[in-house]
Amino acid sequence: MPLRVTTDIINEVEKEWHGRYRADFDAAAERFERWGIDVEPVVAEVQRFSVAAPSWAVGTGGTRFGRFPAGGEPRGTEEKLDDVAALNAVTGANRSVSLHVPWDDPDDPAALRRYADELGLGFDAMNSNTFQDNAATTGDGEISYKFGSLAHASPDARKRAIEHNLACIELGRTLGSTALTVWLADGTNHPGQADFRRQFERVADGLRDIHEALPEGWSMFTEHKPYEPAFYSTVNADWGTSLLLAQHAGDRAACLVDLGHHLPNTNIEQVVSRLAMVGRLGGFHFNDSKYGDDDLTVGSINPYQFFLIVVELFKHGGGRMPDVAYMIDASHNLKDPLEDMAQATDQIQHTVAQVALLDLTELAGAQDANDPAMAAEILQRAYRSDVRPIVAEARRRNGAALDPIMALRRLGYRRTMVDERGATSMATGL
Ligand code: RM4
Ligand code: MN
Ligand code: MN
Repeated sequence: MPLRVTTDIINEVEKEWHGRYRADFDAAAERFERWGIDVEPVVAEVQRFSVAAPSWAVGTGGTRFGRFPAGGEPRGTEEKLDDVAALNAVTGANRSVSLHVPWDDPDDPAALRRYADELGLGFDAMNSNTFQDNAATTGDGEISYKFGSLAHASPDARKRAIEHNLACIELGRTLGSTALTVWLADGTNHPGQADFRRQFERVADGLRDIHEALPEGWSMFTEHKPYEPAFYSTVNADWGTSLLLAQHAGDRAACLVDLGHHLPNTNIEQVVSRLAMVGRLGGFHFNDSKYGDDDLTVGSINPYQFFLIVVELFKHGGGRMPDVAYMIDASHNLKDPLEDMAQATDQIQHTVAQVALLDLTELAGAQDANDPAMAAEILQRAYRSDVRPIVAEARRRNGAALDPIMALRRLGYRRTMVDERGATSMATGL
């Protein structure tokens, strides 16, 4: 029987901290009040926020140098949902899961949906996988994604890739998802290997075909990435290309920004502003990076950049987090995967609270008065605020944990999973 983490269990393990947290929150509310700020809308905004957990991130990620299982990793999609349910129980903010097909390919999708329902989880965007060969592409031994999928020179390979995306949509429809994310590995490793323009045109046409098959109410996301696994060029290399592809595909296509998919020092907050401006900001994959697509915990390397990105989001949402798709896309090689995702969620919750404290009208005033020092003051006032009691209170009101990591440790989640699933089980994923 999987361990179901409930509010009662959380209250039990956090019993001794309740009084201290209460006192901290009351003091914080009073302190902000003195400065004319009501914390209640900030608490409410944190309570409202939710970010999807990717099914592949409940297991450890590998590098090309090895993979070290965390112990007790999920052995199938249902167990992945069990883990996300535990995560959601402590954060109160991971109410959906994003599947990656065929890493997850349920035999009975309707039953999986019922199972998720029981756990209080929904299905976020479906992720298609045309970067690794799978049974469908190698069935006859002739079609492979080795030289690309939607950009492939062979019409048969392109057709297979489109069919795979359509199958993901079909599966998603049964699960209750309403979006498809298309991240492609297509590109080249060697100068001259393929023609930039012909590759682009094939991908653009393929995406249009997929877009045509979108059910009512669905969206499609194009996700750019400058390199890896293609090392000389990728077809969807940057936000500009992603925008061109989305525009070519159709009205319901929008761009997804994976924070790690930018070359070092890219001004990601400006990218977000541009995409929002033209109505093509589809969603986010949260992570952080030092060098490349490092898939590190969001906010762990560049917290101020992350704050500035969320500022752009609030502008787009009219003073709150806009209704776009949010997902964590990280790879945990060393940390316990659930702890890492709890930390990522906690970081986002803190940043949402800080930005909710920001006075956007005052900021616009300083900008129009050509007063960069005052603009910096306004930003820093929010960024330097200690919002920990506000976030803890929002989680408590959602029936979640004051301190998600400590709660997971105290209730012994990983230990119980190791007993149940074994020390060497490995979840499907990268
Ligand atoms: C890619 C990209 C995609 C993710 C795969 C696993 O780098 O971030 O979003 O699905 O990795
Ligand atoms: Mn991603
Ligand atoms: Mn990535």
